Amino acid sequence: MRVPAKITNERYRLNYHVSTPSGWMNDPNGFSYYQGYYHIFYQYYPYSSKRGPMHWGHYRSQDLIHWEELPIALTPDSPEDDNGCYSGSAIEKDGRLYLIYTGNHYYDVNDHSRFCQTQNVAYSDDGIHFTKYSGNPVIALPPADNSQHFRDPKVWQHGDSYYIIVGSQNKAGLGRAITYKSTDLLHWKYLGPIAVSQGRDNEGYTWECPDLFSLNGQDVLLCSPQGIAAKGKKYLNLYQTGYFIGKMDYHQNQFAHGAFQELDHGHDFYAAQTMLTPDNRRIVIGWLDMWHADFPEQADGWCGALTLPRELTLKNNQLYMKPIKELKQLRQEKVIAEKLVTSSQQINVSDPQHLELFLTAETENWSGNEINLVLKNKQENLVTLTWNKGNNEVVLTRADKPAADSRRYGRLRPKPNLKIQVFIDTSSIEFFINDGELVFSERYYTSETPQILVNADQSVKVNIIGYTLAK
Ligand code: DQQ
Repeated sequence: MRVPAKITNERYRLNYHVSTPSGWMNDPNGFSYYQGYYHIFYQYYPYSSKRGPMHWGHYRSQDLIHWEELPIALTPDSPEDDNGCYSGSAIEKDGRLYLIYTGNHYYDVNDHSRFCQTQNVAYSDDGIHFTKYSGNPVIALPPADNSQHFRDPKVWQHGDSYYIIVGSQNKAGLGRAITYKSTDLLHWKYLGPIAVSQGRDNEGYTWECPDLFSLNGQDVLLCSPQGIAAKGKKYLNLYQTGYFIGKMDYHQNQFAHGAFQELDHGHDFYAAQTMLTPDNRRIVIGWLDMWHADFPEQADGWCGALTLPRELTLKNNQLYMKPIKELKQLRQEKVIAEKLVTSSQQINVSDPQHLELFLTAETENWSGNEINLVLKNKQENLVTLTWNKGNNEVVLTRADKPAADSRRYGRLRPKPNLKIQVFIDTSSIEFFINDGELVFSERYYTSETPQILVNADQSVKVNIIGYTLAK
């Protein structure tokens, strides 16, 4: 019998994020609410800290904060998914929780360039034990004009019908999102593409993990395109996760939309998925890593975590992401609460690695240029967030990346004050700036207790409040 990977060192383990119990984790899957619990599944390879044939790992929670590990929900043991139960989603119908996922099959296991991807169903009546549907695959072939890239179904209900949106690449090598319709979640009618990439470099060659939802009176297509070329300070990750804002026409099966926008500006964010809470909040969660990162924790028998759950809102023609309100439950000691004038100020806290921090800098009549928030160890500034007053640009710098890849950028709308909310959790740091207008998700790795500094090129009034956070 194969044994799960063993954690050999706890130094980078996160305290209050969803992370793999051991072994490998990537995309969040099946984010849903069923029988009084939130459920989150994830791409999981239990037997090594390196990626392998994907299982669906599983946690549930009553508050989106404290998660209980449950048995593996899906194992790649059927002919259509023997090389991986790839990403997908979940929905309740008539008291039953359905998972809809992609089966991945390599024609030759030694050649990963040729594969067959199908859509499959599993279900559960207790939210714990899952049975694969005996009629799988429920969609055995991609449409005739599709390439072999055909994965990541996201399911939702609209009127009396169920829909899935599937990530795909057409035969012309362009990314797109295609939809299917069903009344029973088992028999699916192909509707067609709702949106197609306008050029490989511009909008990508495969759209992974699409998600379509309504928010604040508009519709949003979230997806993770592969292949968008870097343009100046944009699209600097290997692959992007972003969105189009528009209007879904269910009669024409068309999504009229604006330009692609990145959702998170950090190095470590991908394959995000949303769900609607019982009180109607649209919550998003992403993989808090990125393909081709260095993954230092692999040396310790594990790899991968998910971002904090974030509430989405749509205004000013963009998405805002704010940490969910439930996170307040984690607050313990209030560590700082004073107004201070600083040019370089260390923030003294007992546990800087498990911390929520709010900084409000009074910048309206300030004559300086730059404010930095720095996470550092003795040797170097591990992560630096720099706000530039002149152009309202925010620059994120990581010391552990090669120079050409160390920076990420975003631009803020003018506001009287600069507000930064930060969550630190052992080896992750997430910045929410000006109430979620710009977000940077990052990992960092140090074996020392780091320090946090605020500095500016001229004295500035900064109000700082921090909380140590419980496990
Ligand atoms: N990861 C999954 C795929 C998806 C990709 C495989 C995105 O289903 O397209 O682990 O990270």
